[in-house]
Amino acid sequence: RSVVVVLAVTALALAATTLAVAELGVARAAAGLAVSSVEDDGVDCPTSNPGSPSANPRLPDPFRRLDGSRISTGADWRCQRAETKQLAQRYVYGDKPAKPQTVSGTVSNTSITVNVAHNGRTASFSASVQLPSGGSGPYPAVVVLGGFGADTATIRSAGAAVINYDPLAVGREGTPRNNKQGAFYSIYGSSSSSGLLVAWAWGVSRVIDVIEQSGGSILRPDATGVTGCSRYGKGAFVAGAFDQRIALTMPIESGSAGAPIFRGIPGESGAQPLSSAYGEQPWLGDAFGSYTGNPANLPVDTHQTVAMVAPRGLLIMDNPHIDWLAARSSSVAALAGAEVYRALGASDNISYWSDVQDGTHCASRSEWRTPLQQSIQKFLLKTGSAAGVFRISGRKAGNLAEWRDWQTPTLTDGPTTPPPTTPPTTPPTTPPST
Ligand code: MCU
Repeated sequence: RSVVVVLAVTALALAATTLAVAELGVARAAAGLAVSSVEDDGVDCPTSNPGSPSANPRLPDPFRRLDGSRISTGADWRCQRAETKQLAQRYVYGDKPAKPQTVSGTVSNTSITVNVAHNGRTASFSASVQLPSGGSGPYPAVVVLGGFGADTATIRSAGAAVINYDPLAVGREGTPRNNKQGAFYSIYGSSSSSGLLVAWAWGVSRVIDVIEQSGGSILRPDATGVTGCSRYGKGAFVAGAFDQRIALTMPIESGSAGAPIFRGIPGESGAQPLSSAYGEQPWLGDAFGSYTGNPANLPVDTHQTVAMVAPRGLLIMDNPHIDWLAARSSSVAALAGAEVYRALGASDNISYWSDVQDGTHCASRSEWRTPLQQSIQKFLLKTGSAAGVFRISGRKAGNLAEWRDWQTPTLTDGPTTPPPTTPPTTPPTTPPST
């Protein structure tokens, strides 16, 4: 991994009663785990024209609609998420097309094959499967993007299968933006303006389609997680945000173009600049190119990508020892996104952890074993009930108050829970040696 070397050197809505009942249902669902059986709920939601958004140096209000009104009920979140998604696609990631005309494939104890056909074009890819080390099927599964930095031993011992997914087969790196390659671009065209992260996310969604269609004798379609480290942490983050069937999203050390707020990066010393994250690989959509020098003009930021995951399970892991990874900006995305979880009564479904000792990028870390295990038990096996936890390293502790001029509404059909508890942060020790 030459990149690791690079990192080391440069030091990432009927009747009123029916409606009320429907809303109550949503509120309860929100307080629960709220995994959907559909990839993307809210296709029926009204679409608004973003117009010409004005510059805002602070984080956009995730509860405010494009028409200027704010949501007031938990049931409103469904369409607010849909609107947020439209913005995220348009300005940041590029479009993630809906399920293609035909998806077919197989699931065995050792592999998953995926065949896609759409508008006369076809593409295929596969992924290897490793069943859990104990328990009996059908099993939940965690899609591991990229094959490094995820603690697959802990995932398997916790009772989930590992699906080893190679994102590069679906969206290659090293190509110019006007000639993108891989299964996604074979279907949607090499000049698609969608970035690699959306392509990778689309591939994860197609793997879930195949698991659903397989009858669920080996793997459970309603208990899928996704993880990956570094660039594949960016991919895991986007995959979880854009597919509501994913019960647990776990980005690791994702850096710029991943979890960190775009607005925070220019002011975070040593963080991978937006122009670099946009230029290094076509990870983000082509449209992001207009914002690398002025993120305040973006009508959306990554705290809203976090919010797109709500109220589903989310565990963001960061490394505060490498400035390039922008952990401070990532902590702000988590804290601001957690406000949406809180409004939905789902604070316990989001965790953030950057308090780790080992400074090595994508290292195997003992600190993450327990939160990883607890997240798999709670969101995939549905046997656990661990509370959400925020362990922010004092080295890279962002301050949400500096980044927002909005307050979290009390949604009438969904209780607003207390803010996430932030246990004492660890004091900075020696300056990062990068
Ligand atoms: C943190 O993810 C990236 C980072 O954005 C790149 O600048 C660097 O080259 O590689 C990192 C990575 O994917 O490392 C494995």
